[in-house]
Amino acid sequence: MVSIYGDDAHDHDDGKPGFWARWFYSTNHKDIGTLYLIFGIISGLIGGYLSFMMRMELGEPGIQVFDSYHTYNVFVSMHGLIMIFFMVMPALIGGFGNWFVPIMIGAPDMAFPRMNNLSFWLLPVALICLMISFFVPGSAAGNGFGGGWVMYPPLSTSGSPGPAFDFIIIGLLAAGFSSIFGAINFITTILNMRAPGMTMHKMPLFAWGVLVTAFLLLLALPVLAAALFMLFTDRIDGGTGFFNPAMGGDPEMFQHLFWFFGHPEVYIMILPAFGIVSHVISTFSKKPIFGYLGMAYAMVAIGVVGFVVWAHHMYTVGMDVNLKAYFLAATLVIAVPTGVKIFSWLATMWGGSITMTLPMLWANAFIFLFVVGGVTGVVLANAGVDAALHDTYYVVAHFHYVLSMGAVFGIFTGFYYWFGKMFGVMYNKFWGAVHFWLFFVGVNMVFFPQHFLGMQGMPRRYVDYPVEFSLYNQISTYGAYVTLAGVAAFFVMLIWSLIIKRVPADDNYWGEGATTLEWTLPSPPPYHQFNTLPRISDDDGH
Ligand code: CU1
Repeated sequence: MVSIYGDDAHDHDDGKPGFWARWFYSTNHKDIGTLYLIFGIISGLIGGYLSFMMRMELGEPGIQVFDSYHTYNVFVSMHGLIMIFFMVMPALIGGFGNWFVPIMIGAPDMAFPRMNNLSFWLLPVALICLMISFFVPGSAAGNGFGGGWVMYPPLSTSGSPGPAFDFIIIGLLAAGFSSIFGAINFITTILNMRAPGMTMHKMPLFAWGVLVTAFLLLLALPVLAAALFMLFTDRIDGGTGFFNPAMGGDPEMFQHLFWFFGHPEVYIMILPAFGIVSHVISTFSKKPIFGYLGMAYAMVAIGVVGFVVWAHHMYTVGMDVNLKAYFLAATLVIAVPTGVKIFSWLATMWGGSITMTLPMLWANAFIFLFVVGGVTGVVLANAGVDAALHDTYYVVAHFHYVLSMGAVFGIFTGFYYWFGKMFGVMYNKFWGAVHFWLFFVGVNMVFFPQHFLGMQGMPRRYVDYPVEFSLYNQISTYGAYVTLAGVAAFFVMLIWSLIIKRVPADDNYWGEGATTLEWTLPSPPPYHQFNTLPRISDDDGH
């Protein structure tokens, strides 16, 4: 067969594409989902390396690892950007979203398969831009950008001469376009390509989570893109002065633009995880989810209200007290739909026939840890309290409970739940359990003491600290070792399950009664579908 892609990529005689065509020109939602997951793992290693080096530095007072203070700031900034844009979002939305949304709604693929390919391949380009930024001048003090993931001017304008931050702008714009294309794809697919009878009110909750997430992406990311572009023109010699008071601009304006994106971004990272956890809790309680419609509309409510609370990140800029009161109240309102979700998960388990499989363990840990992060969020929402806790380690502890425990535990919940469906083989239970327990103990050891550090007044983003802060920092750094061991166990699990001892997964490997909606729906089998392909069942279940 003659291929427009040239010799290397042409289809083989058996109709299957070659390696290059399959993985680089891929338009298949499952292959693209797999690419996203691999990409997320690679980014997670880079972002994890940066955070591990930070914990090594902070293990005791004094300077251990970083001879240049600027380099420490670079590590802090890049850890945040990489984990958010290149690990959590690709894994949850690009990875699981691509893999399972079409299957769950009974669509043959995503609405725009080639745009789907573009969405993915923009990401490696974006990550390469961020990697380049490490090695080019970004400050009088050295290479890289050290102004924090929030990129506030003037740290990101006059404070960061040299091309390092320009590469970040280009990279984030590319990542932003990737997400916007992905959002368009998910919205179109979900609204237009549902199988007959699959009404919105019957749609699986993971698809609901991705739908709401896609709308948030579509509304929030252009604002970030605009803010980045304004930074870009501000940085040019003789350029604009949007954020420069000397030219009539206002640096606070950037904070508004950034957090108008930044707060919804938090829900972008957690709503898909909410969806995954709902499936897993329901499957292993052998009960339908409690309050299905409430669960769906709680996500919609979180998405809508999430757009009107952004300035709770900016209480200390000197805003009017009435404005503070508004953002305080609006932020507390979000606890209501979030509570609906938590209690519905508990009610789903209540009276259920629970099996504590590995994904169920991750899901339960998710609920517990996310509640801890949510509660400290309610604490920080209070403008008066925030005046004391702003930019301390209390904030760092809070958002890592929401993200590195909430979102990341959601990712692992989905990974173990769908492992057999994605790879055709089962995960190794022993190494999976080792992974879970080391990771669970490790991240709690890292971040729980940081609440105390924050209340003691230790500020974030500092390379050094007085000896009074040593104890909790030491515990936190030991926790990083345990977490690292957990990450190693994850890779042992992967190698063991995928290469050393492949145990084929049954068609319905969670057993009778655990059949969830998605596996009875037809997703036309691509050539490479594994032997775990769900049988397309008729009304009698045959
Ligand atoms: Cu927020």
